[in-house]
Amino acid sequence: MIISTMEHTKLNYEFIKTHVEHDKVGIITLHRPKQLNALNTELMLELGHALKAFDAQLEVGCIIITGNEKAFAAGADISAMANYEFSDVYSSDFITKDWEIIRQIRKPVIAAVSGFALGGGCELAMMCDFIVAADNAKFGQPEIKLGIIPGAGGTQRLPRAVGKSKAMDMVLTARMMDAKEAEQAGLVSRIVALESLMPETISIALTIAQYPRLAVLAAKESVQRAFEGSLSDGIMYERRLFHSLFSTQDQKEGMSAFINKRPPVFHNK
Ligand code: DAK
Repeated sequence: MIISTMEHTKLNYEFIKTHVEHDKVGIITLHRPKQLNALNTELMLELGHALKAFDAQLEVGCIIITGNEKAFAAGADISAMANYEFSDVYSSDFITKDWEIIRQIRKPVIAAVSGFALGGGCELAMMCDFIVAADNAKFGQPEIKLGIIPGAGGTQRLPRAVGKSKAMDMVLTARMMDAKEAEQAGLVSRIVALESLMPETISIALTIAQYPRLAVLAAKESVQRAFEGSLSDGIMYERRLFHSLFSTQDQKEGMSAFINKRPPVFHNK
């Protein structure tokens, strides 16, 4: 039975562009080029809508978020925030709801980063499941220069990715990390030449999209668990998901295909 039939209803987005590659990879391009893709509330709402739509679109197996050559995103929109008071941001729980949607997405989401990924842009990239960086990518949490601190998880996800020392260094000095340093520190999974950022990331996404969907969802969910709770809880969670995959047709197909030396045919069931 097909439970989710929500179509990828393409709205007239103003601040993002969306399309599907090879019928399997949903691509979301942040599109406020003049402002270096500064993230305003409208953009984040559109991003959340597009992510949910791709998550519900059955043929899509992996999602990519990207920007342009100069900027993935240079942070939250400073001009939109500049005049807020404490009472405004605290009482309205400032933009929290619009930024958290990505955490509800069950399909893998890859950040394809070229140029600046700063402040909320770096945090958005870190909310994705992994980051592929072009050789011109620059990461940073420069909020301290504005009299604030990272507000979308930067002080929590950055130390988990690169360790305390480097995270403190970046958050306290506002310095940027280039792609090479980011890869060495574990913030990004691979670096590619700028001109091949999208072809390479799409190829990675297609690799993921070809695998049995239930195993992909379970793998993502289980790795995410490593960042919450204790090791023993995480291992138990993984074990139960692992056990449950033996109830899927694709597990039977994958193992039978291997034993019979033929390519598998998966049905995401
Ligand atoms: N906001 C608004 N406009 C921005 C912007 C930003 N973050 N970044 C760049 N722009 C605009 C510039 O104002 C400029 O506009 P015009 O003057 O042309 O009208 C245009 O983009 C081009 O920028 P530049 O002329 O500055 O370009 P450069 O190449 O010289 O410099 C730069 C690039 C990235 C180094 C520089 O633009 C820069 O430092 N930008 C600001 C970076 C920054 O401080 N980012 C952190 C912002 S604070 C939360 C969620 C998220 C957040 C907080 C809470 N919750 C869920 C609660 C996030 C906060 C932040 O990100």
